[in-house]
Amino acid sequence: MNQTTASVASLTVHEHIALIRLTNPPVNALSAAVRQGLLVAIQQAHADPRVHAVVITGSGHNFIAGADIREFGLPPQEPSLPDLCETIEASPQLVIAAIHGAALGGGLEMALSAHYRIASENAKLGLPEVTLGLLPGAGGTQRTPRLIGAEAALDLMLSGRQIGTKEALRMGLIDHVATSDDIAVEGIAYARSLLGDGAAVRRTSELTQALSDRAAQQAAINTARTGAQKKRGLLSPLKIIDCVQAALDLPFAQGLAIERDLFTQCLNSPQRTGLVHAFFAEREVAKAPETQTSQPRPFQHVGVIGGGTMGAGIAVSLLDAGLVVTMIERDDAALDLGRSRVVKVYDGQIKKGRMTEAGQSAVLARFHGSTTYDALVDADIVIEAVFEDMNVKKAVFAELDRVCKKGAVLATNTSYLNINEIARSVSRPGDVVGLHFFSPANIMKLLEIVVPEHVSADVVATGFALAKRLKKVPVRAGVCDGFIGNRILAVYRQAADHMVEDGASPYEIDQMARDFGYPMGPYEMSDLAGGDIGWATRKRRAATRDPRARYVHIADQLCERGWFGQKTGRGWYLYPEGSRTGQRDPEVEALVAQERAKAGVTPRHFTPEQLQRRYLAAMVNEGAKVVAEGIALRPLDVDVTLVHGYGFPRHRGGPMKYADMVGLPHILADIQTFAKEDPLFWQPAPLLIKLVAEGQTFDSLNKQ
Ligand code: T1G
Repeated sequence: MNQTTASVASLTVHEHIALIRLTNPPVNALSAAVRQGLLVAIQQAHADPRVHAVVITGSGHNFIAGADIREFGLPPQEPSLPDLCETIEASPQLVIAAIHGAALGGGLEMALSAHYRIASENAKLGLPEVTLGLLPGAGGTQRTPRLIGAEAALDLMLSGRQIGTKEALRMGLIDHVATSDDIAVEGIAYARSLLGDGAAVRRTSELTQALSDRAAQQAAINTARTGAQKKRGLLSPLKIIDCVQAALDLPFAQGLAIERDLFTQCLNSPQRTGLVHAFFAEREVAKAPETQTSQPRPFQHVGVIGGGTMGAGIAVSLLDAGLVVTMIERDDAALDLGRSRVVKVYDGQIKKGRMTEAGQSAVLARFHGSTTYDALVDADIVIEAVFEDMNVKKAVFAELDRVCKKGAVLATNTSYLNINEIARSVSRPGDVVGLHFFSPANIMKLLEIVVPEHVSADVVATGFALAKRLKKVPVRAGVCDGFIGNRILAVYRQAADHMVEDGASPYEIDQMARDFGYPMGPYEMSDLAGGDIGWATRKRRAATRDPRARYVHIADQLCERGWFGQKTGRGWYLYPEGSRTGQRDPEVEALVAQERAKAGVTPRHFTPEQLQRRYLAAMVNEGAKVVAEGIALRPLDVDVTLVHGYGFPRHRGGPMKYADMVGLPHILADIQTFAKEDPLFWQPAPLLIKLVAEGQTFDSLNKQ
């Protein structure tokens, strides 16, 4: 659509007040066209002798959600946002920002360059640039501290969190709260009252009060710097702190110059590329084909079969979303245990002051339990979360097929079993879908929506609608052993085990993963989740494992000894007196040496870089196979899965994005080198070979 300056920034004059309304749906992002339109409107208002005050607002549901993220990395276009903010602040006429909905990033910076700010009750204000690997680059790092002090400013800029109107007023970020939803009318009325009171132009860049207690401001900056240094190699948080230090030490113009320089450094960093990719990928995964062609079925009452760790976590997630939940268990004792797990979560929130007793009662009023399936006759969706055994699952689905109403969605939370087989076992296979939650289900954002061969499109669409309602990040996955995430995990975990048997220490591999940006390495993760889970998977797969495939017995040896991890006090690490921080275990190192000898392996040294290249190559290679088989729709679906379900560092975008940034030819060359040692394990994915041959990237497939 050809955006004219007038269409994106309309100007109307109401007696002595000019109203500029920005229109760039859906969130009034400050694209080049919007900036040009706004500049023209401001200049027109400045030139109009009738105008004594200018009100800037946004149309639709939001004020301004920031710079247009899609423009990052493109050649800059005039006017720049910092210059536009300068023009607004320098205005001889009063300028008022009238905020409703989102005022984020460059949108809030624009409002801070105005002389006064009014906001409606539903306003959400914030400086989330850090979540994109950036910093507020339109004067935000210099104006915000001058308005609200270094501590509050750093909190907003380092957390990226959104705050509501009340907190914004308390902080001094806004001056006035609108009483009605018509923010334009409220803005004009507020401007009129300011003019009536003879209010003067008030330039945020000239404010000094909030930074006057230098010692306190410096203390806040020092505290923030200590905290930021712990953030696993993230660039922009430290740059934000440098900017605020400049705001404290230097005149505005000099601080602005430093902000500009550090913003450019962040803009050019691969972390920005990774985080912006993650931002858009999280939104793209929600647009599965079925959501474009079908309407979800309505739902309010959800049944949960099983009150174990997963069942209870799923129930809490549903209750948190305001749904009615009925939990089914085999007997009263098991049901009481399931209920106690649910109640325990809310007791914890009360203890942390995040919920009142009344709040807990209101939520639990929507929680019901039963030992008979008949309690589910009017359930809209049922999620089965029982023991991972095909016969047990089929027995549950037979009951659901008997009692559930026509049109009920029958979902399984299995993490690997063949959902096609489960669907074929009931009379309504079109209503069966996989909803694979991750533990703890009320915390983990990822939800794999697994699509069996005969499912109806509206059932898949219902899965995505449920994910949105639960504030989960949904990824559409095809049916195979382990779907997207667990399938890829099994392969890069194998690569790690191979390296351990070949000479690397499990502790070196964990350190490599942490240095790469993971919260923990694969062996720490195994100890947290319990080594017995992986053991059960390996045993289950033994029957179908290729006899020629290399098999490392070290993990099995630990499990044979009952060393499952934190829950048994030792695993790959030792956990004395129940501590959650593992210590290296010399007995594990001895056992590893024994297994190497048994396997006839002469150990060799791996550098951290060599460990990282094999670990990531295995991940990317399997990711490419998953995409080629259609188990994942696009490479970005693999990225979102690994970032939200497996701790892949978000600032690297995900394994497929990371591979694009490293260069697919390098990844392929590594795999072909490793294949000389083990051609069966390191079979290069045909898709990877094809993309390299065509000089293409995984990203080229995301755009299709
Ligand atoms: N630029 C471009 N597109 C954007 C956008 C933006 N800033 N914000 C949202 N969109 C698109 C999004 O991709 C989606 O597109 C649609 O709008 C609806 O979004 C100089 C450098 C505002 C809270 O980080 O947090 O300013 O998928 O699905 O759930 O200092 O969007 O429909 O095609 O998320 O209602 C800082 C980012 C930018 C805010 C609305 N701003 N946006 O949430 O809808 S950097 C941000 C959000 C900056 C300056 C710096 C959310 C939202 P599509 P949605 P929502």
